[in-house]
Amino acid sequence: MDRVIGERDLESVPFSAEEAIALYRDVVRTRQFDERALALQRRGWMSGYPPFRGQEGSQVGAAHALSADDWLFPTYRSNAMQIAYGVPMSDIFRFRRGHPEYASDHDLNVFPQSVPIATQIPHAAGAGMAATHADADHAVVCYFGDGATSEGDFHEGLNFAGVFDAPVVFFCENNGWAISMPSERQTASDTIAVKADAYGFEGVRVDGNDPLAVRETAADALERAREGTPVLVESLTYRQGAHTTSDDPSRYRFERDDLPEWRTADPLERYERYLREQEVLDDDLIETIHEDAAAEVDRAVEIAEETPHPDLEDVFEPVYERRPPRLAEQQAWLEEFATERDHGELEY
Ligand SMILES: Cc1ncc(C[n+]2csc(CCOP(=O)(O)OP(=O)(O)O)c2C)c(N)n1
Ligand SMILES: [Mg+2]
Repeated sequence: MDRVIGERDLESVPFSAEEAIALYRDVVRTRQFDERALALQRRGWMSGYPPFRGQEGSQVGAAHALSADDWLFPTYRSNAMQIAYGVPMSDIFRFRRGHPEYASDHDLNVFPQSVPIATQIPHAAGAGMAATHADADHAVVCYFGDGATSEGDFHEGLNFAGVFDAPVVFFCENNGWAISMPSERQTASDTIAVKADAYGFEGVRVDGNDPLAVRETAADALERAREGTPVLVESLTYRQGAHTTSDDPSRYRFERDDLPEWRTADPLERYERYLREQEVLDDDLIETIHEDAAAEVDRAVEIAEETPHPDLEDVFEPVYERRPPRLAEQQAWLEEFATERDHGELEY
C-alpha cells in the first residue's frame, strides 16, 4: 500500500490537527465501547456480540467523510461506523438486548444493521437510484465484509449501481476472515477492488488501519458518487477478535504470518503513536479523551439498563403488515415459553 501512516506528516494531509484529534477521539470511544460490550456479553447482559476490534480506523475514518443528508447501510460489524456517525452507544446496547432498532434515539439516515450477508447491497443500490431519480444530492455508503463479495446480492447491487449511475460508495471491509474462511480463499480475483472493473466503475484499496487515509479515500469516493459514479472501496484491515462471542477462533486461526505488519497493526496504537510524533497529542489530552469515553460508555450502559425490557410483541410487530400463520404460531410458542420461564416452571 502506498498510504502507510507515519510516512507522511500532518502538513501533507488535507486535515487540520483538530480533525485528526476528532478521529482519534472516535477511535478511542469505539474501542472502549467494543471492550465493554464484550465484557457485558460475557456476563450475560446481552445474548451475543460481534466485536470489531482492529477495524475502528476503517469505520471511523469513513463516518467522518459523510454528511448528515447521506444514508448509511451498516452491518452487524460496523458499530464503530454508526457510533462515529452519531448513533448513540445506548441505542446499540439496547438493540443487542433485544430492543427494536426503529425505537432509536436518533434521526440519522441509518438503516438497520444487516445480519444476512450482502442483502443490504441491493438495498443501498436502490437507495442510490432513488436519490438520482429524486434529483437529490445525497450519497449512500454501504458497508459489508469480504465474505459478502461471494454473494449474488453483491453482483446484483454493483451491477445496478453501475448501470444506473447510482451515488453509492460500496465499502468492503476486508478483515482477513469470513468466520473461518481466510479472505484469499474467498475469491480468485487479485483483489476485491478489481471486481469494480466488471461493473464499469472504479475500485480503490486503502490501508484500513489508517483513519486519515480512510477519511480521505471515503471523501474522494463520496465526491465521485455524488457526480454519478459509484465507487468500490476495499479497506484492508484485520479482525483481531473472534467472529462473534459464539465463535472459537482457536479452532481455525493460527498466526497469519502471511499478512504484512501494517495489515494487522492495531489502529489505535499506531494512530496514537503517529499523533504523538506529530505533536498534536500528549499524555494529558490522551487521558482526558479516555476518561470522557469511559464516562460515555458508563452512561450508555445505564440508559440501556433503565430501559424496560421490550415486549415479545416488538419482535414480531414490524416484520409483516399481516402476520403469516407460521409466525403467529412461533409467537404463541414464545409467549408460552416466557410465561413458564417467569413462573419458574422451566428446567435449564
Ligand atoms: C446470507 C447469509 N449466509 C450466511 C450467513 C452466516 N454468516 C454470518 S457472518 C458470515 C461471514 C461473513 O464474513 P464477512 O462478509 O467477511 O464479514 P465479517 O464477519 O468478516 O465482518 C457468515 C457466512 C449469514 N449471516 N447470511
Ligand atoms: Mg470478513
